Amino acid sequence: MSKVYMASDIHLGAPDHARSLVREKLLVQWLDRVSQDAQEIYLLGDIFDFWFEWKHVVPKYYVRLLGKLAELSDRGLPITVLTGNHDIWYKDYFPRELGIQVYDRPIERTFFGQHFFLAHGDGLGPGDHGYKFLKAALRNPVLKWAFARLHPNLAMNLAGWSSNTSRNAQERRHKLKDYGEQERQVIFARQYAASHPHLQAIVMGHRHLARTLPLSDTATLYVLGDWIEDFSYLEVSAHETRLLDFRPQ
Ligand SMILES: [Mn+2]
Repeated sequence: MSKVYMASDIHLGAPDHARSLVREKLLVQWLDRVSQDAQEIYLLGDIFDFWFEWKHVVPKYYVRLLGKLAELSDRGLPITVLTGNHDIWYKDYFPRELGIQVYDRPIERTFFGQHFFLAHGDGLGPGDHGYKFLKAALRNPVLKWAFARLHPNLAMNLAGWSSNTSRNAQERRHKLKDYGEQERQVIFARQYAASHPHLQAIVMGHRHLARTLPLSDTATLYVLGDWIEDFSYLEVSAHETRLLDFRPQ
């Protein structure tokens, strides 16, 4: 038991059931592989293209992933989930049924004496006020309560439509530019690392690009790729932290 693993942006459910299922099975293979020497696993958001759970009901998908997470968690492997901008609406299903902690904000962790800041990576840095407003509005408990009053058939259809729309818009925007110094995540990470000099690593997803970027002599930004094209993940050991691609055997 010697490593910590992180992945994000699997977007299960998109673009359709058949293609999502292929990626879900890959993710389960990855979990099987890394759980052989993992001391902890972190999933940093947008696991699902949309997630909603009612008081007694969850969406009838993703059973392989949920079963694998339950199995690993029952075996005593700590798994932590951060909400993304697509799967913002967890309730108590993950902690109660799977024994998995869910955070809707960035967290700090220490692995092998190294200090890590972990975030999904949306809504950070300067500007982007329209998005930040939307993010705050979507977290409004009254809205969540009202959405839960909808019949699941209607609610899931509505969600599928809005999730597609926002993902397509986001992809168009993101493809226009490369991941450079003007990137909000990079501006944020540089400022945050400078004001938190105890940090050695900032890890984020969201951008669907795998990148390693030095922030200072002591701190590095790791951007997790997605599980649509990249199938990348972060491996943290006592000796090194590195982005790797999952290639199933
Ligand atoms: Mn995202």
